[in-house]
Amino acid sequence: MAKKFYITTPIYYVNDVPHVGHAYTTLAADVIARYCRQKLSKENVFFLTGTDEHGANVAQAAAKHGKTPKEYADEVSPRFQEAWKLLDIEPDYFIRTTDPRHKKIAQEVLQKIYDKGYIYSGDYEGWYCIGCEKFLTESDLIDGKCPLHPTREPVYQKEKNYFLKLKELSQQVLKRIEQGEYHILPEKRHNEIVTRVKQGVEDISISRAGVSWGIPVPWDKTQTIYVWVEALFNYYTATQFIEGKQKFWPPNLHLMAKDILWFHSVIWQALLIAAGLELPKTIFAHGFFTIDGQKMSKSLGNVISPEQLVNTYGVDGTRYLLLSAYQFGSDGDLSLAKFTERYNADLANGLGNLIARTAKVSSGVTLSKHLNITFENVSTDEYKKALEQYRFQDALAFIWEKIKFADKLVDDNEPWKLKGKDLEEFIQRVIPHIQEIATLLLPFLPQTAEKILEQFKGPTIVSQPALFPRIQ
Ligand code: ME8
Repeated sequence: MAKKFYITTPIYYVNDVPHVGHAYTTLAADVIARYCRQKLSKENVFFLTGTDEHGANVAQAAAKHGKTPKEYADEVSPRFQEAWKLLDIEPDYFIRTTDPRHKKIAQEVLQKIYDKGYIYSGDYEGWYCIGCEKFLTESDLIDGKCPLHPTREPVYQKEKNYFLKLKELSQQVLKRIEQGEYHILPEKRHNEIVTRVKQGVEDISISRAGVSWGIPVPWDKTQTIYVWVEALFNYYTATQFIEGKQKFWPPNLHLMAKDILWFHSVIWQALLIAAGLELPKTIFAHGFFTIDGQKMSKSLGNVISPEQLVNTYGVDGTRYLLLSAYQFGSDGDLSLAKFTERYNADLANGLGNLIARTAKVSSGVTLSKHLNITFENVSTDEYKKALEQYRFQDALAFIWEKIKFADKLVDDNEPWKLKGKDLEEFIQRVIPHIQEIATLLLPFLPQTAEKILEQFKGPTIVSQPALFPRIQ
């Protein structure tokens, strides 16, 4: 593993409040960041998230609420910060693209790309989807509508724009992918991207004449920088304006869902090559989930908020249920009925019950041995490999095997029937297993893991209220 680790999530649009989709990616990033902090120490990890605040989509949402775009962004951006706090997600920095420091550096990078001759002026004519903030080709449209935003009419635009020589740059992108300079994961996504680049890529427009809510193009103030280009720059600008973070460039891992992989694996890389900057190491696109088999959407009224989950399952309950629902990287389905079932089975009956009954039989016994349980000496290769390959479900399954083992140890020995030396011997045997389980849980369920470690650190052990009360 690298000596330092820089991990990012997408910066989310402020035209919407946080929902479980945003929480899913940011939570995954938090688990990796916490794991890396255990392994590399806190100062060698940089976890960045934030909000994407410019563009026509945000300007329209603000207008609908009778606010200026900046007022609206100032209102919505903190909602993301609060949601991450609620879920015990601890980024090292939260970037907002309306930060003047971001604006300045974004302009400098674009100017550099322009000076190197990778940008030219031309005329754009075509369909634009404001929901996606991107141009669509005729073949992208289904019945004349954007497939992702069928209720919003695409807009036909004809204007003077600046273009990036993506056609030329994409050949370099392909070469770098094939040489393994950076990796697109999972494998299936790598193959899709390579195929698409080989099919041919056109130059893209990187500025807007008709969108005033944006960062001005430095050499032509009548235009603003295309919101996607400037948003991608955030991963770089943050390392430049936050003190002490320069050493983190390039990123080790960009996390996102598959919807925005093209931007991250091709356009972003092309911009970096054009600017002469080092490329990120890994781009991982996880799948999209549905809710009870349906697309999550406001019109269907099935959007789940982080608060709703935390109110029902608690912070760590929510963290567990989201990351164990299906394998990270695949598409999946979330269902509250299944969440409740799994909460009761794995958390209330599984982990919670093991802790409660072990504490109960241990109370009154004094621990004699000094136990040296640390993250390094309990995180075995199987667990590490699962986490380093972003297989959260497998890492959790590995811990739950240990929970089952410890449970069986309790069942087989019936400690409630033991007394004196026999009881003490049993307690000394079972507690290291509990401590190991809690240590492995640290990146996933930080509050619960800390509570268990505190409860079982000795010399005496006291029963505590149930960690995961059953849900009826
Ligand atoms: O695209 N399943 O922001 P965004 C899984 N601002 N993940 C989901 C999801 C679902 N059903 N719904 C949302 C943008 N997500 C740009 C990014 S980055 C330089 C700019 C998550 O607010 C997932 O991470 O639309 C997806 O990639 C992201 O939200 C899109 O967030």
